[in-house]
Amino acid sequence: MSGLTLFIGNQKYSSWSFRPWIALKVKGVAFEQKLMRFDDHPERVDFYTFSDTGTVPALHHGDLRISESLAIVEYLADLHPEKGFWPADMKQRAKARAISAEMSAGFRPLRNECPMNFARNLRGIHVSDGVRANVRRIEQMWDQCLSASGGPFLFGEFSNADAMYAPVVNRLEIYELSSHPVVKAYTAAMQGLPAWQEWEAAGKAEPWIVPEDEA
Ligand SMILES: N[C@@H](CCC(=O)N[C@@H](CS)C(=O)NCC(=O)O)C(=O)O
Repeated sequence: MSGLTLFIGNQKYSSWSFRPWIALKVKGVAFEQKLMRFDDHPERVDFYTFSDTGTVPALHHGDLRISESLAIVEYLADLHPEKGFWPADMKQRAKARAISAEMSAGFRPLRNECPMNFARNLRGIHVSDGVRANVRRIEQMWDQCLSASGGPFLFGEFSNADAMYAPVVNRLEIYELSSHPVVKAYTAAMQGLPAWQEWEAAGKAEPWIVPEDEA
């Protein structure tokens, strides 16, 4: 065992948890997974007992305990330089980090109005101009990255940048936010990953409902 423990939230909804989880799975790094449900239930654990920010995901490795999904995937890249968590080329790596930071800090309208949901049937919803602007930026970004790399992932091989955008793939699909051909192709590549399918099956099987996450 690698000694890594990843605390995650509900797989149906926890977009931030999905990011390091899919990175670990695709790169074949063993870890122990602890599901900490954030829906309201009597045995709910105080998230501060395992996470300094009171949020999931949180990674424990020996005496290290970190939150923030971007910091977690950075740590995984440091821990396993041989696994290609970031692109090998320095300039591509810089771009991958830039769009990952953009994801981590931005796209607030999309994140607020269109929560990730692995049990929702495809159905469009009314969205704000802010969401539409976010979608246009994502289409342009994915188009640029995939044209430059040749795909199937943003920088060719799967990298942390793909992990950071994985929940966006779900959001664009379930709320029918884009018919851009690049989005369709990238969605197919992501959904073809066994790791994607494993997470999706787990999310669909969860019986717990969080009303705020049901748009
Ligand atoms: N910036 C953080 C965001 C983490 C976050 O907001 N996680 C949500 C779940 S996806 C959470 O733990 N919320 C606390 C709660 O619902 O009690 C990250 O990148 O990890």
